[in-house]
Amino acid sequence: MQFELPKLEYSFDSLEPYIDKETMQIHYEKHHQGYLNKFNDALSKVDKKHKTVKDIMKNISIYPESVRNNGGGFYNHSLYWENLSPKSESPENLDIYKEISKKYGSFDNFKKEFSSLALSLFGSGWIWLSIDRNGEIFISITSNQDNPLMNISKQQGIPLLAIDVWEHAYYLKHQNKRGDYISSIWNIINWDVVNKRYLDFINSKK
Ligand code: MN3
Repeated sequence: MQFELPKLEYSFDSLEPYIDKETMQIHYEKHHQGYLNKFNDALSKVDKKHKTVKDIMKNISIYPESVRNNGGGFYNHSLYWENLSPKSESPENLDIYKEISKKYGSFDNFKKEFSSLALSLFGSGWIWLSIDRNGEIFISITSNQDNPLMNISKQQGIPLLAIDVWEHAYYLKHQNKRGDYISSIWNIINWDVVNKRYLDFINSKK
């Protein structure tokens, strides 16, 4: 069985001016496709014990580095595209908004902490909002293509919001200014998706 690239629900130019068309196209058609191809290739060479990409992530310690890097790249970008949207709406009436405001004091404060952690990451990686097994939400960064679902992650949990902070995600538009990219990303977050991921977790515990 081969994994496939998820369909983009919006056009390459529809996240402008926050993410430019060229970045989107290269990111999806070259980077994401590249991770997927190498992931499928790496899996074809190992005894694959898990059927879903989530289960592979959760048990990543038994797989070789090629599966970790390319499987992470495949999975992380799928989450990222899904939690972006050209029609970002205010999250104020959503459960995740209440949860974030409770945990971080205010929604603005959450954005500040998220941004400053993103800026603190050395090199390439991702910044996440996730929920741990006790139902506690947390912000974390991971290097390269690791993610919080991996059983090798320092802070493990289910990803709710995934933001790519590799330079290829923003360099054409923002050059080296990661902070500008992060502050503009709030205009294109699909909070309904983030909220759904949160509620899926909460409902799974009931
Ligand atoms: Mn990327």
